[in-house]
Amino acid sequence: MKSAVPHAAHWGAFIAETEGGRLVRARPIAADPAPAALLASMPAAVHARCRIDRPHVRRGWLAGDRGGGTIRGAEAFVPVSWEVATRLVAGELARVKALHGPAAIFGGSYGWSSAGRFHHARGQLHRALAAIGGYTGQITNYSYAAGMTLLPHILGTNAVVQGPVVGWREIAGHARLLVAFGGILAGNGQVGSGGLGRHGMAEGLEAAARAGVRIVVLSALRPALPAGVAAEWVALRPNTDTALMLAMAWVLFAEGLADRGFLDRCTVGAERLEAYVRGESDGVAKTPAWAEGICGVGAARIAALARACAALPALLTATWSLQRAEGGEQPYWMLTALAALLGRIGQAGCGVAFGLGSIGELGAARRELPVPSLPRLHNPSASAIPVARLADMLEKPGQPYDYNGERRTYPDIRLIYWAGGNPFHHHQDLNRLCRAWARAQTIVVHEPWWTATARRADIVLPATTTLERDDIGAGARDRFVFAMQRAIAPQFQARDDFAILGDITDELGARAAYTEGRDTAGWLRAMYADWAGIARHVGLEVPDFETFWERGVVEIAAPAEAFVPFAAFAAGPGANPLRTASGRIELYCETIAGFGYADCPGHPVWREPREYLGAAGAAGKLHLLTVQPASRLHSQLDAGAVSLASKIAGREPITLHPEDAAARGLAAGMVVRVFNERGACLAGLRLDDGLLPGVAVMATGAWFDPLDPAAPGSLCIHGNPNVLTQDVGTSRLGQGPVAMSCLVAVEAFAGVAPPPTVHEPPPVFESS
Ligand SMILES: Nc1nc2c(c(=O)[nH]1)N[C@H]1C(S)=C(S)[C@@H](COP(=O)(O)OP(=O)(O)OC[C@H]3O[C@@H](n4cnc5c(=O)[nH]c(N)nc54)[C@H](O)[C@@H]3O)O[C@H]1N2
Ligand SMILES: Nc1nc2c(c(=O)[nH]1)N[C@H]1C(S)=C(S)[C@@H](COP(=O)(O)OP(=O)(O)OC[C@H]3O[C@@H](n4cnc5c(=O)[nH]c(N)nc54)[C@H](O)[C@@H]3O)O[C@H]1N2
Ligand SMILES: [Mo]
Repeated sequence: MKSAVPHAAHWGAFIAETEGGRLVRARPIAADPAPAALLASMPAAVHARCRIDRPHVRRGWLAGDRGGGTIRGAEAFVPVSWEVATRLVAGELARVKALHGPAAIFGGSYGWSSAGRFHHARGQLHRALAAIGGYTGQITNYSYAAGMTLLPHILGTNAVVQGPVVGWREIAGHARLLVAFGGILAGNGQVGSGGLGRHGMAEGLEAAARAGVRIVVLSALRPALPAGVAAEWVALRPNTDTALMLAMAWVLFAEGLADRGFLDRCTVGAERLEAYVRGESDGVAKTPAWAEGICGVGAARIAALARACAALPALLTATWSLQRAEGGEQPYWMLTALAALLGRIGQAGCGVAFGLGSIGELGAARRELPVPSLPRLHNPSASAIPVARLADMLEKPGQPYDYNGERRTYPDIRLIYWAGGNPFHHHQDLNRLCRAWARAQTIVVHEPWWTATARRADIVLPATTTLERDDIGAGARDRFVFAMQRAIAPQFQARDDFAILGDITDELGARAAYTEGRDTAGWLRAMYADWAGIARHVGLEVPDFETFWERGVVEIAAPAEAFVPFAAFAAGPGANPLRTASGRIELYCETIAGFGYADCPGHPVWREPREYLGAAGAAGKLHLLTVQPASRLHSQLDAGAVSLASKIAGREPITLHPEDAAARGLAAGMVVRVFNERGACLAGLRLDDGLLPGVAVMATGAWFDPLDPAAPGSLCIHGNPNVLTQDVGTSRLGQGPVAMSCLVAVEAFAGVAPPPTVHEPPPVFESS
């Protein structure tokens, strides 16, 4: 039996072709100009040996062990029936809530889950936990926490970081210079948060290049742009962008190139920033020569770049990666300030944008319209932590911490519930997380696969993948709504998160509050109807549900008019103030200054990060960048064809400059040990001279595979770089993750490297 049905994933819309109940191909849709290579990974991933077949319970937990120091991940699991598993989970939720209150249940459950808007595991879990009385949640995200916390203070919005941002169409039409800190990343353009109907990043870049836009990329990596798109490469030491931007500002002030009219009309605090840039407030003039010593870019080149920005209609961009770093707020604030000095904020195609080139969905022309979505339920417990303070929270119950002007207290967590995320991929300093994780009494995880997180749970419930259920896909910055039609039957005993949570809430007398009396089909129709109502209200013609489902997609035409952020404000700041305290762009921010944070004062500053190439103790070390994987989505599809083909000797590749390899006696293809004081992993060596010497690159997402799972600090033999990264906040303002980079040493691995086994299921104890 063969079939072909429309479907969608974070990496794009496709036709799911099946044969004999198995997915054999994810065929790109004809309308997509640049389908993601990742589609080729789907068949092997969906049918991987590491699918979870049945509910399982950790053997020790069944015997009464409730954490309190147990390092999870080493013990065998015992298969149980769905009835038993459901009762165990419901019982634990009830017990913990009764004894410790709902805030002791950690349901933050951060993660990308799947593209489907109904079976969005995290959204479903939040509804279920809210229905039974509440939970501790998570605010902000791993992607741009520092940016989204800072920007409302200084620009009155975080749209500039999550979209809509200045679009490709307006760049080609109006900008003449694109200065891209962090670059424009083709591999990252493959994905979008709810699925993509058109992968438009390459098209957008090509159109800009054809229109004659000069592109300058500042990054430690040589830009890899589509054929025919030329870019100048400014090789910059990681984590030093703020120094370079300050020096550009110094040139603009010193040479009379700053747009004083714009600064006077549209900003506050320019004089405070200028005093700092000129060195009047701290005795250090932020000249290009000063910056050269920090970022490794020649003073003349910095000055020339500043002059070019003043001479041409320019758009300044920074990828999200820049702010996933110590003091990650600073480059975003300083880039905003630089754009204000240039005076083109509010002009078509110009000004400042964040995240353009970080992800496929930003930069596309799109009407402002919500997507079909699962309604939230109010969480009766107000408890929530900034997303990346996970291990801190587990280690420091009851202790105070700062966030964005608030003094908060960490809750005392007894039960962790995760569905749709993989903290043993996404969190920093995984060895610390292993220890912090041991403090919970009970950990419940829903997963389709035996990920590192599933292996570290007490109760593991097998979830279906999107292909095993009907759903609606849609991305917030994409123009399409997709029917995601069920293509194959649920594998083994897997169930939908919605069905699992339905039964658990039923045990606790809260099913009706959770499901609102609807089944999946009822929800899909209701979500579509709500969305169609909004769409029709703004004058769009959209089909009824049956027609949509049959066609497989609804496309909303792109708007004809240009999108120009801040246009009304720039034209009349008095009449159209920003939603900042002053109504203007805040180059000095009284609110932030009032928080009194040394790590995020009242205007952008250069502060030396603890770990970067200029740090004391950096000698002999490499600056490791842990970028997003072109071969996967985070840890998803790691067992798929594209990811497996990218491994070297079965490990995640690490890329070094040939000089750095030679200095260590290393050759391409070798297995190397990458280490620092926090941990160590193996990696397969790749060489590339398109890398700033002193910098190494490893993608995130290889499944965490410690040689001895019972011992935190044990060598990860597969190559998960989060055993190396620092688990600290960007600053007390944003408390974002400092995920992007850290200092490491690299050496040849002595001995025979054991093969990773993490793509095989863990040991199972069959009781009879
Ligand atoms: N060192 C370093 N670390 C980083 C970053 C970095 O730059 N450097 N980047 C960070 C960023 S920006 C992000 S966004 C995070 C990403 O971190 P995550 O979003 O946690 O990573 P994913 O691998 O996408 O995890 C999603 C999980 O959901 C599961 N899943 C998929 N569909 C379903 C479903 O229907 N039901 C259930 N129950 N589960 C499902 C998948 O199998 C997968 O295990 O990583 C962060 N970590
Ligand atoms: N294929 C694929 N695409 C993805 C994802 C994925 O997992 N797979 N994840 C998606 C998600 S959730 C997110 S949040 C986005 C993330 O988007 P980003 O955060 O923008 O992406 P990264 O790949 O982490 O960024 C790496 C780039 O930033 C540069 N860089 C790093 N540090 C610095 C610095 O200090 N200064 C400068 N100038 N450059 C620096 C690196 O050289 C590298 O080229 O990607 C999305 N796209
Ligand atoms: Mo992200």
